[in-house]
Amino acid sequence: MIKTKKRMFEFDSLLNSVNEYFPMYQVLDETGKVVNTDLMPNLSNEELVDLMERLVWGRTYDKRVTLLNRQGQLGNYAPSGGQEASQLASQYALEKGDYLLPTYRDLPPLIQHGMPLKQAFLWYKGHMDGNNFPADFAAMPAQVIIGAQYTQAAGVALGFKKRGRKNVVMTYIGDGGTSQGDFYEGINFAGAFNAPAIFIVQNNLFGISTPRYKQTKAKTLAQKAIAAGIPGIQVDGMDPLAIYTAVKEARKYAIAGNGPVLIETMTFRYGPHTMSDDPKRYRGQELVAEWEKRDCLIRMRNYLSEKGLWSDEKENEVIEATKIQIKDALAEVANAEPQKISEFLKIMYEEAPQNIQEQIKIYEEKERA
Ligand SMILES: Cc1ncc(C[n+]2csc(CCOP(=O)(O)OP(=O)(O)O)c2C)c(N)n1
Repeated sequence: MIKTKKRMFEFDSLLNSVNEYFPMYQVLDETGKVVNTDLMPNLSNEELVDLMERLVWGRTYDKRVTLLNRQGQLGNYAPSGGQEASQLASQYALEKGDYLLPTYRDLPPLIQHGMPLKQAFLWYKGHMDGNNFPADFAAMPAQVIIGAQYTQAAGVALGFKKRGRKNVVMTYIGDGGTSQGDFYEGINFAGAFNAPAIFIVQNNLFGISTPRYKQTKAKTLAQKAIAAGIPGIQVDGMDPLAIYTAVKEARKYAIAGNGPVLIETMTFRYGPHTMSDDPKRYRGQELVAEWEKRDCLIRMRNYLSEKGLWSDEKENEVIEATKIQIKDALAEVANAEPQKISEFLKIMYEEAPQNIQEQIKIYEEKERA
């Protein structure tokens, strides 16, 4: 009889035990019932309503901008519908002076952080003024290079630490972005220097058309934090209250000098990756329907209505006000100065090198003609 040799390491069970260490934190379930009072954030009724208004604003914004894009009024657009809790409840937990580094999908939190709507629309049109922020605005323009914002966030956070500034730096990345080298470098650097950064991974299941399970063998994305020696947690990305609490707590931890935290939000984008792809080619309608049942608006609507703090009428008011806000901003954009290449070149460097100076002259002549 052949003796089967006992395995010296339980590799499979080691791998499978990972999920036990990364449970998904929730405050509200899919119906809006409180399932974990310990994680309930300390928000007044007014603040809860304020947060809901932002979520409704975000959904309306996404629907309108999608429509405007289809009409050819704006450039490319990366839809954010479905990710409102992940984006807007996390931003809501920041304090004045906290620094935000968003991606191309995170224009809504950038706007809530203080960027005028007009500027967001200029950004979609590829106008340089879309990136031209006042020095005191605590944010960087939306990043299109996957992962670049993670290394920048680590650097800004180290700067905050060195200056003794009591603020945090928060940045977003998608599930696909966590396979990028910059992601690991960013969290490792911030961890090594105890820099006050909050790294949000918005796991919306797809990097363009690549499903999360094909992107990485990791059981969770939160566990990637462990390799950098920093805490990582997984939160229900459709639950605004759980996300708010997670960011608030991460903020306290980082500001106390403990270093960064990584938060994986389990979320979903209802629309395509950008307006140039067809999601029906890579995901079924059943999956979309499954996630729609977990929607952040259903949860918050039920939760707040139960407390007598929300109504259909109130929701319609927010929707109508948002539509007017968008219409007004578009009118402002229509009056914006068309951008000149010479202007674009002039703001590239504090002191333009000779070749850029030559190009400026060439374009100024062309623009005069
Ligand atoms: C360095 C780099 N490589 C490739 C691309 C092209 N690209 C744009 S979006 C994207 C997928 C990103 O997916 P994910 O990080 O999951 O973010 P999501 O769009 O789902 O929010 C890729 C590969 C890029 N912008 N930058």
